[in-house]
Amino acid sequence: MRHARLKVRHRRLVNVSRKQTPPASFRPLLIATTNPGKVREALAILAGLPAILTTLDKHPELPQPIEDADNFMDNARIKALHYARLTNLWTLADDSGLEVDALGGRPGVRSSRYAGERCDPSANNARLISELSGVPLEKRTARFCCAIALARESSVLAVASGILEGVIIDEPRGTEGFGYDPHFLVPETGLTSAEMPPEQKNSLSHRGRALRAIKPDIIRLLEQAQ
Ligand code: ITT
Repeated sequence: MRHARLKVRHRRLVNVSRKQTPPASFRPLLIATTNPGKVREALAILAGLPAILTTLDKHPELPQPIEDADNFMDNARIKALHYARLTNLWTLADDSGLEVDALGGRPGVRSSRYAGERCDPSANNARLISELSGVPLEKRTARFCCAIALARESSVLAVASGILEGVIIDEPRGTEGFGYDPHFLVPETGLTSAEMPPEQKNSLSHRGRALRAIKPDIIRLLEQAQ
């Protein structure tokens, strides 16, 4: 028991001593999302940026934006500008969702609120599966879409987007990821995005693609601002 406690203490000390102070030129970059799944993925994919990554956990008082655009990119811009103006930080925001062909592209920009205003992933999934009842697998094609915007003060400085194609299956599989992942099968892998280890999902996903596409712009803009 004591041994175990010492081990934990040792590990903590090692972690602390390894933690390096970021260079003074590094600026904070806000990952502006209230979705913990998005935060986890963004922090992993953006590791190594010349910035101090920070999240909305440190700003619980901020109101949420009104995302009233009819497309992912305009909503990403709305979110990034909203939080950039309120915090005065360089701000990265993502608007994303699932487009299902047999549902005419729904839930689309309403993905987080598909089953009602209060976001509840299991209710959203239940509605999705019930609306697809009777639709054969070959007609259940769908894609995850992600639009990302980087804003500072009142300007959007860079944008990028990414998609991941798949099909919707009735039975949920896997416990990783979040949202619609357990029902989203990526045929080339034979896995749902909830069955993929985080590194695999990040390497294929809509969010991974969008974040890797915008990363060089973020680096260039941060360096120019130094
Ligand atoms: P923020 O607006 O605070 O970022 P949110 O979750 O409401 O959080 P969106 O408005 O962009 O964000 O809605 C995205 C929804 O789309 C999300 O809640 C999921 O239902 C779904 N979604 C997006 N990316 C997903 C992913 O990688 N895996 C599973 N579901 C995803």
